[in-house]
Amino acid sequence: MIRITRWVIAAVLLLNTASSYAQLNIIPLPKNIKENGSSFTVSAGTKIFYAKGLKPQAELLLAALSPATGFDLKTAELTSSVTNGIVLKLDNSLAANKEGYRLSVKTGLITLSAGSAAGVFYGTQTLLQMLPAEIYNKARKKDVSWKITGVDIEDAPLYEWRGMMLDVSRYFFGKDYVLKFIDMMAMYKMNVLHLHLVDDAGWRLEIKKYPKLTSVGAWRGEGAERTGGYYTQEDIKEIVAYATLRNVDVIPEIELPAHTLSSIAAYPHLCCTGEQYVVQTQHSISRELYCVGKESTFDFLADVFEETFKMFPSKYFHLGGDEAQYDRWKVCPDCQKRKADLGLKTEKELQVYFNQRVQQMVKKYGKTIVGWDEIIEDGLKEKAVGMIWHDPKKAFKASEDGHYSVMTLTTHTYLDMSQSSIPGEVKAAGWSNPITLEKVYSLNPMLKGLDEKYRPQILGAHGALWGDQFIHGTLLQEISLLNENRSEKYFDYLTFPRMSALAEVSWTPLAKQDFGDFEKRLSSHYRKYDNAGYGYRVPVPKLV
Ligand code: TNX
Repeated sequence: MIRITRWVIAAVLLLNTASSYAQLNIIPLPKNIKENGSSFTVSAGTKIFYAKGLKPQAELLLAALSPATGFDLKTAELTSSVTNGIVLKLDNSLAANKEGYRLSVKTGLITLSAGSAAGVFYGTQTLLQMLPAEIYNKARKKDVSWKITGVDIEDAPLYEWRGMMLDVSRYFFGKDYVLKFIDMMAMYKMNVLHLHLVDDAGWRLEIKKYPKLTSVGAWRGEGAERTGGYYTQEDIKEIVAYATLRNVDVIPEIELPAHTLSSIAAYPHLCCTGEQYVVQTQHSISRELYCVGKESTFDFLADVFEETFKMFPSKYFHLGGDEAQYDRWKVCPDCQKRKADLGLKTEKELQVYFNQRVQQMVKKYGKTIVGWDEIIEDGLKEKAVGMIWHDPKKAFKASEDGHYSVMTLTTHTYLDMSQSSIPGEVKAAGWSNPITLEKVYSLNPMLKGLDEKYRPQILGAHGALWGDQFIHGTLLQEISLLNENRSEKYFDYLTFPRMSALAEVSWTPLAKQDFGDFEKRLSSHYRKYDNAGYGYRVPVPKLV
């Protein structure tokens, strides 16, 4: 009897390991994955073969494999005979899903095919995740067997928009952090990086026609307290090229009409009264905003757009649009005249007019506008993308009106919120409830009650890393405990592991999403972060 029980336990254990092994710890979990009993070991003689058009993806894979293995690997154009090779190729029959891929790992041969270079890139990310965690290290790691379990994978994303926002206005991150952040995103097959380039606290984009935007608007504080910075046009080109290679679309946000004090401080004529301000050093939402009554406001924006779109090829442009307060427009004769001339009743309608004009201005560049959910109002005639943050009802309105939605909910994807209410949790923004890993994982972009017919208009999910709490001393003191390189590590900390949950809910078929299983796979990812040099929140062990 005892013997039988033992056998049963052993069998159950074996099955358990087998089933979690079958997941191979990949995040996001692929659509279909099957072990085939073989394996492939990357060795000094392994070659990466690429079909026409895939040289950049082959070189990226080479660059990812070389440092830790220490092997002098080579790439070569694909020929008919391949041994000990990783083959990257295009397959038209897979073109229907431009980010999908098929991966087969067998003894002596890895074949990765996809309908596009993006799919091939994602296949390489899956491969890297299946290798020992040391593969993410930039230093040579001896005595590691670079073995990959034999599998057959068919994969494709659930949603086309899997994004993250970096608030580089409130807290300026230099180019190097942005490049690193793109790597962090690419590891999890995230594909939209939204840069919040403009806010009251800083203007971060070089515009040659308006040099004060950066000489004045990118800096705050005096003397030793002065902080800030901006991206030169060359920096942006480099960021966009780096991102494009990794299938990340970089969307610029030029906030308007509110959250714009930094540019008003640089060019006072942009506000209704022309009053001179300085860039604020403490977080608050300025009541000052761009003047909707003056034509010069739109002339300025036209110039800014012209330079901006030379840097950002994305088909999307984010115009912000959140939290406008209208007291200035109410007492501005030009704005009131505009309102009367247009037969509008409210200042809210004036903002719709503003958005609508911007929508027309950027149309000639082929851009679709994206904005915070406040922009989803009657009157916005052409299609727009609403980032649904504080009002889920806007997703319903957007869908009914033919617009698109991206879920950026304060309750699920505001990664600036703290990660739990456990005493001792590292502080973060506290104006909304803590967002635990499980909470992120519970996000279903098809909000409850949304009719299935609107599914094509729900583009996906988007995490937001706001930095407004960063300009206060208190939080900085807390995070200095984390690391000498405190700010960047802190942003990493907010990102990981929660972004991996966001990635899975935007990629993996709903029927395969399972938090318990995800947590098991995630436990192997902390070593990947350690090797890659990414910060993260150390999981708190369960007390039961
Ligand atoms: C709300 S979300 C804001 C931001 C803040 C953020 C802090 C949105 C469109 N506006 O200005 O940084 O909350 O969590």
